Amino acid sequence: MKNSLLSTTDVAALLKVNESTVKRWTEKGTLRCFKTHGGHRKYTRKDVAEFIERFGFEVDESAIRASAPQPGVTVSTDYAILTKNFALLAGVLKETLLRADEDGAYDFLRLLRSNRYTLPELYDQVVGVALRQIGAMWVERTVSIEQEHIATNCMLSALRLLQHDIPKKPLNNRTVICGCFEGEFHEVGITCVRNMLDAEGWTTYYLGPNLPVESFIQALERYTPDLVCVSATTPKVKTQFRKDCALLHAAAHRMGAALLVGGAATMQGGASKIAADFIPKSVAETLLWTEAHYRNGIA
Ligand code: B12
Repeated sequence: MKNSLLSTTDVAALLKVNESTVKRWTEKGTLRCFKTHGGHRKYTRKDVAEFIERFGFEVDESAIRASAPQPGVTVSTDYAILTKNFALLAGVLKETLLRADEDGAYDFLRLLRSNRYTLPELYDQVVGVALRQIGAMWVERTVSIEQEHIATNCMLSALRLLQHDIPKKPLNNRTVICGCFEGEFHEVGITCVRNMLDAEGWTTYYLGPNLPVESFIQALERYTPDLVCVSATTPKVKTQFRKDCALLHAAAHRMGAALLVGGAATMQGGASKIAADFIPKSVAETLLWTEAHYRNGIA
């Protein structure tokens, strides 16, 4: 499959120009390319053919004829990146996590970023799906509890490392506190939400998992945030969870803050009974909501 992609040398030879010229075109965005694990530029025949047509280059047509993927052919990771094959990419991440390969997971996320994957795409469609695949394997007993723990810790470390590399937007003078209520230990989702808002220029306070609602309220008073984000996956007692949300929602409003509650538990029936300003299903929805509500400084 890799052979259907062209290298910078191939494209330069085809167009009879220097490699540096081809690189310059890609930097300007005139010619689309993507980068491999090793940081090498690759070009699809389709993109090169379009480029040739647009700019009227005269070339040997047979050299760029598309070799379309054949059914049943194993698609390489590079090709999956190029075509945004999220299921496959999540599978690659899952395998990396199950090998307890923290550096590999970090490198993989970096690779996706260098190929212009957005943070919501990364979190919702790669990280979330990979962990759900691991959860399914745990249910099938093909993954043990300790493997699941190691994989999740690897994921959290890789997310933390990646966060250092993400260019941050200038501070927007907005503050958010993020965490999970007492008894809730699933923290990957809320970590993704925090990291996305941090990259968007928010000042973030990460309270972590397993925090009593009273401590959330204390944090509200201490940090006077504009937004509170809570994640819930397996609340032990649903009525208690709803009470905690109602308490926090009222306290947040008193302080002029909004409350978002997300996570798997909010996607089951009964979500309408949760007191919140919005119940996003994903990081992507959270980004849209915050952009709509905090534009021009309006909460
Ligand atoms: C990792 C994991 C754990 C780890 C968590 C470690 C950690 N540090 O986070 C550990 C081992 C501790 C754990 C424990 C348990 N787990 Co568990 N766990 C999982 C697993 C495999 C992945 C969860 C995850 O990280 N998902 C990925 C994240 C990114 O997804 P997410 O949280 O949904 O977040 C996304 C969105 O929802 C959204 N989002 C999330 N939160 C928020 C918040 C806001 C404000 C916004 C805007 C958006 C948002 O953005 C995220 C990105 O898209 C799932 C499998 C699965 N199907 O999910 C099981 C799973 C959730 N666990 C399950 C269970 C049963 C348990 C235990 C009860 C097991 C036990 N008997 O001890 C305990 C409960 C612990 C507790 N009290 O919290 C079940 C839950 C079934 C159910 N519905 O009741 C699952 C589904 C496994 C299964 N298939 O049975 N678990």
